[in-house]
Amino acid sequence: MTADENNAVQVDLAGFERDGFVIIDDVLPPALFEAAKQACEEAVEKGRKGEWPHRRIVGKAFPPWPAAGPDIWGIQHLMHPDLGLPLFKQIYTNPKLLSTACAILGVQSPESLQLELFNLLINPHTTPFSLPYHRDTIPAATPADEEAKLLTRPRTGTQYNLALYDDACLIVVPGSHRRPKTSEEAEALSKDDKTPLKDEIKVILKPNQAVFYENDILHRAEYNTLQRVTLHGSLGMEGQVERARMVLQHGVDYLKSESFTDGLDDTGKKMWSNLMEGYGKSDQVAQIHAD
Ligand SMILES: O=C(O)CCC(=O)C(=O)O
Repeated sequence: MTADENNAVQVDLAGFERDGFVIIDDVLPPALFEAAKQACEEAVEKGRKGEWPHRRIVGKAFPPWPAAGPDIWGIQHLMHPDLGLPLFKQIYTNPKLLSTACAILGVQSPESLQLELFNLLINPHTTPFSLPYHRDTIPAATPADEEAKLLTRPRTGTQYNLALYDDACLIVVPGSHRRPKTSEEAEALSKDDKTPLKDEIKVILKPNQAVFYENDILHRAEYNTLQRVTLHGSLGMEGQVERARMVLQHGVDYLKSESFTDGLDDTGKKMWSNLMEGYGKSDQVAQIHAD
């Protein structure tokens, strides 16, 4: 991957289509990368102390999360004004992240993107945890013919994990974003939804590498207590009502206030208004996973 002076990124789109994910190197410029580590340290400390209430709680894989639990595996809503860390708006709108999303989504300009979620995935302190195999927008029990149909929907968004330290938590089945579960996979997962699947791989990220991946690829994750500090963002194409529905399952009312745009650059402001357009057209708040 190379980047020219305008931050345009050459993304291996053929690899992305084939595998359902692609790795991008050297995402943040060095000074921003260091500042990101500092901001994440503050966010993690607030989350661990319970001073920040929006956390992914160990024991529960999907939102909504309870107020408390044995440990945490994520910090939610990094751009929330009450967290007091406006640097996360600058990171979320980083030109290399946005131009990678543009390449994947086939849109000309970041101003055609929709601002979505920005969270942090971290290691639990004391309590190892793991996520079951899932597709983000298709419930596990969906019959294969329906699953096949849903997987042909046009791509309207993308998501990434940007590692600030070494990360080997995410496990994916390459190519599974384009096909329903095989009968062997369905049978194995019906007995144990964390069972190793044929051809699964661990996505290994070095600091400042990001993996962009299809959110409906078959994926799971394993969290031990080794340090993990990985930014987890999603971006949509403007005007996507279905994606507004997915964003809304995370309870992001703070995004609706005009004051949210303080500290965003012009591109970020446009991306925010694109999201508001989608909200305006969606009255559904859905919980996709039963858990
Ligand atoms: O921890 C990860 O890398 C994956 C998280 C995930 O699968 C999810 O949030 O749906």
